[in-house]
Amino acid sequence: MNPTVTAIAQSPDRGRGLARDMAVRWALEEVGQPYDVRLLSFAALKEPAHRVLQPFGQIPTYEDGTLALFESAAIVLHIAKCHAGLLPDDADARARAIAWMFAAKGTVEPPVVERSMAVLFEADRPWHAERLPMLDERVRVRLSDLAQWLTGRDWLEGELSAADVVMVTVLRRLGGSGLLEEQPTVASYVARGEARPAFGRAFDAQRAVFNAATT
Ligand code: GTB
Repeated sequence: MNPTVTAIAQSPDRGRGLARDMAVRWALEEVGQPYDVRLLSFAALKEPAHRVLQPFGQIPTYEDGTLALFESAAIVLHIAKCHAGLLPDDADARARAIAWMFAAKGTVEPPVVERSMAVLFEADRPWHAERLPMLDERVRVRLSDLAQWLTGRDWLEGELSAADVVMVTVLRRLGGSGLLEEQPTVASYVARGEARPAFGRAFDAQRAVFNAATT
């Protein structure tokens, strides 16, 4: 039996690979693990049957045998632990790669999401024009620090790892903001991730969901 991942049937990202199932799909593609997808409506996310799997009523979830998991980075970490290729063999490097996964979700993602939420939902507020530069600046600080770390490195910790799968998917949410382009080292890093054949397969699979919903 293949593991099953949940995704939103009509994702607001319109097939741009910005929903959180993308990291899980990419990780599964990197390790060559086939998977099934169960598509859910927004209403179904809040049903008890889904909340048993995801207490916050969100996607993605991951079911494999007796295991049901939620939180995209936790799922990616689980996949990386079960398969070769997404975590370094050396114990210290492995610990650092996992630390980078926490950094992606806990340090980099919050300002990225806050900015994108402001653009999506607050653009018509009178204070938006004043607030946006402040949000941009918070993102810039993170990108600048990340650029320093990535200088001379292709990936966060040695070879491509689960840390990069999570970090690149977080950073992609800045597409269209112009902020990534201000840090060419980070922009090249994201482009390196997007150029992975496994990323392409994951992207095409989530895009197919959007295409099917709109034709
Ligand atoms: N921390 C959780 C994780 O990483 O798994 C966050 C999961 C999450 O936010 N899931 C969203 C969800 O289920 C789907 S990705 N939302 C429903 C809800 O909370 O009720 C959402 C998403 C949509 C569009 C964009 N975009 O266009 O940039 C990005 C993310």
